[in-house]
Order: sequence, then C-alpha cells, then structure tokens
Amino acid sequence: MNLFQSERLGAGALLQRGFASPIAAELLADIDTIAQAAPFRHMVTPGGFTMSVALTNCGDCGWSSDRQGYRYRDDDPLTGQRWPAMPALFRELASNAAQSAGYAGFEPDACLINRYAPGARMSLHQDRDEADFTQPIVSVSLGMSAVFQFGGLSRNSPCAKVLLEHGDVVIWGGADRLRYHGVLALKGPAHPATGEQRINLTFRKAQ
Ligand code: MD6
Ligand code: FE
Repeated sequence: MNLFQSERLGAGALLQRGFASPIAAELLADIDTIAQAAPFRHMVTPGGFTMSVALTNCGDCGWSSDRQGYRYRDDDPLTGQRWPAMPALFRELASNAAQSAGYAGFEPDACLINRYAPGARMSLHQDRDEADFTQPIVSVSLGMSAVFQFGGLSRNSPCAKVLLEHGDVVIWGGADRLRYHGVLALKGPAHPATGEQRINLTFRKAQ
C-alpha cells in the first residue's frame, strides 16, 4: 500500500506528496551540519552570471559551475576539502523514494543542495552532467513552496506547473530523465521549519 498521495508527472516521473515529511526536521539538521563544513555559495555560470540560488553538496562528488563549465568534482572548490559525506538518512530516503517509483537499486553518489531565498529562481535546464542517464534523479523539497516547471525534451516545449511543498519528493528517470525543468522566482509565505527559505536536495548517480 502506498500511504502517500502520488501524482504521475510523466511515464518515468512521479511526485510523492509528503514522502519526506516524517524526517524533514532531521534532514534540515543534517543540512545545517553539512553547511558548516561546506558553506552555501553562489556559483558563476559558464556565461558569467551569478546564480540566484546558493548551493552546496554532500557525497562522493558534488556538482559545481564556473566560467569553464558545469562538472562534478570530488573536492569543494571553496575549501579544497572533500565534500561532506552523505548521511545514511539521505541515502535511504533517496533509495526508498526511487524504489517507490519503480527504480530499484538506486545508490546516489552525489547530493546537490540548493537554497532559495525570496526572488531566487532556476531557469529552464536539463540535468545532463551525469555519466549514466538510465539512473533516475530524486528531488526533495523542504521549506517554502515553489512552482516547478516541468517541460519537454526541447527548451520550447510547453511546461506543466507543479507546486512543490515541504516534504514533497519527485522521482524522475526513464523517458523523462532529460526533460527541461526549472523553478519560478520564490515568493509567498515563510515556512515554520525554514523561515524565508526553500531547500531542494537532488540525489544523483553522477559517476
Ligand atoms: C529545484 N530542481 O527543485 C531544482 N533537477 O530546486 C532541479 O533542478 C531538479 O528537482 C533534476 C531533477 C529534479 C529536480
Ligand atoms: Fe535540475
């Protein structure tokens, strides 16, 4: 039996409402600990723009951007240290969520942690810096709600808009793995768990 409200977003994509709610407080505490070792920072895109979203990572490798491009790296360019280890709770959440959507055996090696303040947004993009597109991505939303745009396989395909709320988890892979997606500028009420912030975790098998 599935206790969560699910919404199918595509043949390979599922939204599990509230899937992370029971452990949200522990996730946020772990994120604070990670951010003490690997602080949130605003990276520069290859095009020279500073991202409005602040990010950090945990896991064996972490996503990063600079003028040279996007890539996964084993060390944090800000500190020169390895990224903090991925907590077991994170790995289990990602693996359980993937399993619930039909992706058995998902073992993420990277967790990108995005932090949105009011006004921050993520323009339409594809996630294509990972080695193996047969592996899904698991995305966990915490704190303030945001409007997620879920497009098609080309940048100008029409976008569905989905409100992602505290505790929601999106799992996508298969035919949907390379769909364009983005997040509209954050606005609306603060959330009791995070204040005026939204945190998004994306779990990937990057290498
Ligand atoms: C966000 N998420 O929700 C940004 N990418 O803040 C993403 O860019 C994303 O949610 C790949 C898969 C799931 C995602
Ligand atoms: Fe993405």
